[in-house]
Amino acid sequence: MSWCSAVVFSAVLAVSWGAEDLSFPPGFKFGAATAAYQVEGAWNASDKGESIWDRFVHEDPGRIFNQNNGDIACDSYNQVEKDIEIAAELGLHYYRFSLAWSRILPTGFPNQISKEGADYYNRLIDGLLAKGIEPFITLYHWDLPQPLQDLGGWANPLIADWFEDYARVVYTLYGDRVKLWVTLNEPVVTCDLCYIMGIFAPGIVSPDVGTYLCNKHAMLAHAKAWRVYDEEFKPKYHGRVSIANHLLWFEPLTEADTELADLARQHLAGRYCHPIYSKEGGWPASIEKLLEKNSRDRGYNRSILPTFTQEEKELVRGTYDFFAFNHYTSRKIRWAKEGETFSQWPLGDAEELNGKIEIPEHWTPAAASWFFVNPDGIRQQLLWLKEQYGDFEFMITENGMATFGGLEDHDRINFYREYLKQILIAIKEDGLNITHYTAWTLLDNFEWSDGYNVKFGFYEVDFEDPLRTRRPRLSAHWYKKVIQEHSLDVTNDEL
Ligand code: PNW
Repeated sequence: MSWCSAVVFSAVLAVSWGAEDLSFPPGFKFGAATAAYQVEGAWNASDKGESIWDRFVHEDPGRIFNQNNGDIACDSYNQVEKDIEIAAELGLHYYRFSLAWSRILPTGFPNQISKEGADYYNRLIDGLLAKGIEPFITLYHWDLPQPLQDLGGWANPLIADWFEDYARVVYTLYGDRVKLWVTLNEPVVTCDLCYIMGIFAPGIVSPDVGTYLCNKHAMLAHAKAWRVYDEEFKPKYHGRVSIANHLLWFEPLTEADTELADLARQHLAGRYCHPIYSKEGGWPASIEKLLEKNSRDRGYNRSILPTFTQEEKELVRGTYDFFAFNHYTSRKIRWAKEGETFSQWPLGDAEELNGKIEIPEHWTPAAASWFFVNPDGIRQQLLWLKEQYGDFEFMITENGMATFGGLEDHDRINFYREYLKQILIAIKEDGLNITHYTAWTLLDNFEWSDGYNVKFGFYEVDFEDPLRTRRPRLSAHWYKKVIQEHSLDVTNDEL
């Protein structure tokens, strides 16, 4: 949003629900998130098994900016107290972190449980609880045990059982103290981005087959892990489980592109949400139809989008206790013209749909190549979800801003303020039930292909310093104030 329209918009806001009312509803919770491979380091400590990210960065260091890797990262494995300390300093209500599957199960299977690996997360959970911070666990944030990859990884239907077994171990270890869970982080990245672009582990390119096999198996794996909790643990622990999908908001470039924009939403969000949250379950009908046709056109005998049996549809449908999603940025989409070439989905064009991406000039670019600032996108995304699937308790499980560093991060503060304002409008004007907001991220960390070059943290980390010293940015002070005041109305001289 341009500065000018932001002013106009704030004025409209002021008229409709009171100039001073930038406060969040009572009980609204603020958190921050990280992921195991991005912060922990200690990639081979004690009996930890190798993950696909360990293999990916070691096999060909050139895959990552400046040959960076996550071998040490923020050294959170050895400095867990420091992370708890900064989470407490911010006053977080909860901290969302992920478990490294191969730290707990070195072989990937439950035949061997690592005591040291399991204890690391006990220290983290207990340390957070001691400071009054609720632990919120992600079971899987992209670091599959390598032995499971060797057996086909997400392309093997048995992954659903392997994931169920892992989930049961984890609920048994931590379920007494952890009440908020998501199974998979952004399966659209695990499946679409990995198999189409090959720029993330495991680096296998199989855009037609791998992508959609993985999509189906991710849905089944999530469902099985959700059901294990629901049946075996919920009765005694009363926690809640969902999935953290990544949602890019698509807008039509012109009116003629309206139908295409909806197709794009179904392609990115729908393939990962419809099987779980819709009343009827299964794939979005428009995508099923399109992929059936595309498959025939490309000479396949069956659709590259594997069908769900009725039993599988029922297994997946309804496997949520709340609606979680990660959101960062938006896209405009238009029909491709004859002969135009395509960049790759999901960061670039939507070739499968014959769609080209365009970015309006007033969406300011952020430090990552895929990132443009459009605060209104998060509200539109929420409204679309409600319209598609109905009313839910929504939790934003990631939102944050990429920069190239610096402690005076006014741009990050502006980003958070504008996106949070849209969330307030969605709550107060649109009547949506949004209960949790998770900032990405607590501290600078290993930003996948961008290595340590792109920063998202409230705390700056000095990656040259063996101690990985953490320093609060201006945005850390700002977020702390927002949490304290439970309001966006926090301007003061310090900031
Ligand atoms: C998320 N996109 O990834 C991940 O959950 C984090 O691990 C990551 O560090 C963070 O966002 C920032 O990048 C994304 O296609 C994956 O727009 C894909 C996209 C955005 C974020």
